[in-house]
Parts: sequence; structure tokens; C-alpha cells
Amino acid sequence: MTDFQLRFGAEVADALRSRRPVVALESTIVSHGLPRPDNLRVAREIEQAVRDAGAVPATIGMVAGELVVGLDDTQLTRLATADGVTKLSVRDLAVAAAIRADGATTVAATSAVATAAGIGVFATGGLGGVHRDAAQTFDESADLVTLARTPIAVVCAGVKSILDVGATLERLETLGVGVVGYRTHRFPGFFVTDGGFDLDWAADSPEQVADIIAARAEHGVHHGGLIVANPLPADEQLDPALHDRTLADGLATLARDGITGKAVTPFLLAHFHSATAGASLAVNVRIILRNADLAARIAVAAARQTG
Ligand code: PSU
Ligand code: MN
Repeated sequence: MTDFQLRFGAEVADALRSRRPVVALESTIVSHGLPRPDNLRVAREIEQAVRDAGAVPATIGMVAGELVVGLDDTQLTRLATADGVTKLSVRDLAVAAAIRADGATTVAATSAVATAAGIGVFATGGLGGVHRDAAQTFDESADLVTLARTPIAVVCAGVKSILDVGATLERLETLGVGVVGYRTHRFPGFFVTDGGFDLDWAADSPEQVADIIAARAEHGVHHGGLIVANPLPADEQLDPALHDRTLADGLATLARDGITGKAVTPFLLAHFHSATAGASLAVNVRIILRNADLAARIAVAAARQTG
């Protein structure tokens, strides 16, 4: 996937040319994953977290049909506040480009575009995965199959417990996507520190993650992604009882209202934010800022090794 037509923000173009560390950021989180009006403020804070750790942020999205790597503040504001910003996975990119749409890129689309742009590290909140009723609905995020063929390191807090966490890990194994816990051998469950499953591998420093990225290239692992699973400290997680209640309500509403397809994930995220009166938002923001910081430190370590 190297043939997207891309428009680079000036700072990102400059950083890539001079091999300075760059971190890709997604825009679906901004347009569809976080409630307004907080989403724009948080989008800016994520970029600042990357800068504070010594890397250049490249938020990726589509503006009037153009794929932009490194949205400027006007473009970021547009994707955060305009009506009709479409959620774009990989298969949607060409259609949206042809009709000159505004669009927010998911983990799948952001990974594909970042890789085409020559960016090797990406920070997000949570990954898409296998939905709980997937045995009937076949609802599995395109994030998984895209990461199977896209060589990028994605720092995330695992997957939300709105998904079938065990099935998601099984699919990642089948698809050959690496999963490494950051200072943990347990796969995180986004709002909750422990998603309930063991991991084979853990890394304990940004330098070690950079070593893993380098070793993959040296050993011919050029296709699949690497998930760096960064859990929230236990004392910062969402209250597990509140979490379980909110999840049960959300899943019941989903079934009752017959919500399907790409509307499922944004619906559940919005449900958490309204049903917990802001508690899940605060946790969500902490997660993303921590992931942005770690991704930047990994990008800095990787740039040091190759530079
Ligand atoms: N999970 C989260 N927050 C998010 C998303 C997932 O905790 O904002 C977004 C990401 O952009 C992810 C997308 O790539 O939802 C997955 O959507 P779907 O399940 O429709 O593939
Ligand atoms: Mn889906």
C-alpha cells in the first residue's frame, strides 16, 4: 500500500525528510469517538503530548477528498466540528476521495496511510476488534485484517470490553499481528486495566520496543503490524462496577434499536460517555495522552537507532 495520493503538512514533511521522529494519530477518535465539544481540545492535547515527548504529531484525515498527513489546526477543527464527516476505513478511502468528502480515518485507514507516508509508529486509544455477537453477525473490525498486512507499531490500551476480547486476541494470532504488553503480561481492556487475558510477550522500555521494531525488519517481518498494549494504572481505571453496568445497558440498547455496521462502535462509545456522566471521558482522555507519550518515546528511540 504505497500508492495513496497524499498531502503532507509542512512540519511533518520536513520531519520525515530529515528523519526526525514522527507519530501518526487517527481522526475517527476525534470525529466519532469523543463527544463534542471536548473532542477538539483533546485532539490538540494529543498532539501536544507527542511534542512534549520529542516527536512531531501527524494527525491523518481526509479534507475535501484529500488525504492529509499532518492536519493543520484549521483542518483539525473542521474534522472535529463539521457535520457530515464520514468514518473512513480502508475500503472507504477511494470513494470518499472521488466525491471530495471530509472523512475521519479509523485505525485501519490511519495505519495504511501512515505506512504509505513512511511513518512507523501510531498512537490511538483502543483498537477495533471482534464484536461479541460476531458468530452470528460476522462483525469484526477491518482494523484486524489491515494490521495483518501493514507494518506499523500501534500503541493502544488494548480493546474495549464492548468487544469479545478473547476472540480478538485469537484473530490477531491467526492474522500474524504481534502483541506486546508494555510493562505487563496481561492484555488491557481499555477502560479497565486488565482485559482478562495473558500475553506471551512484554517490553519494559521505549528502547526495547524500538529494538523489536528493528528486529522485525531485520528478520524479514515486513507485512504485519505490532500492537504495543499500554494499560492504564489500576488506580486510574473506570470503576469496574460502573463499567459493567454501562456495558450491559449499551449492548441491550444496541440489540433493541437494531444498530449494525460501522455505526456500532461510535454508538457504544457515545453511550459510555453519556451514561457515565463524563467519568469515561476523563479515563478515555488519560488513556490517549499516555499512549501518545509512549508512542513518541518509541519513535524517538527508533530514530536514534537508525539515525
Ligand atoms: N475503539 C475505541 N475508540 C475509538 C475506536 C475504537 O476505544 O475511537 C474507533 C477507532 O477509529 C477504530 C474504529 O479504528 O473505532 C473501529 O471501528 P469499527 O469497529 O467500525 O471497525
Ligand atoms: Mn464493524
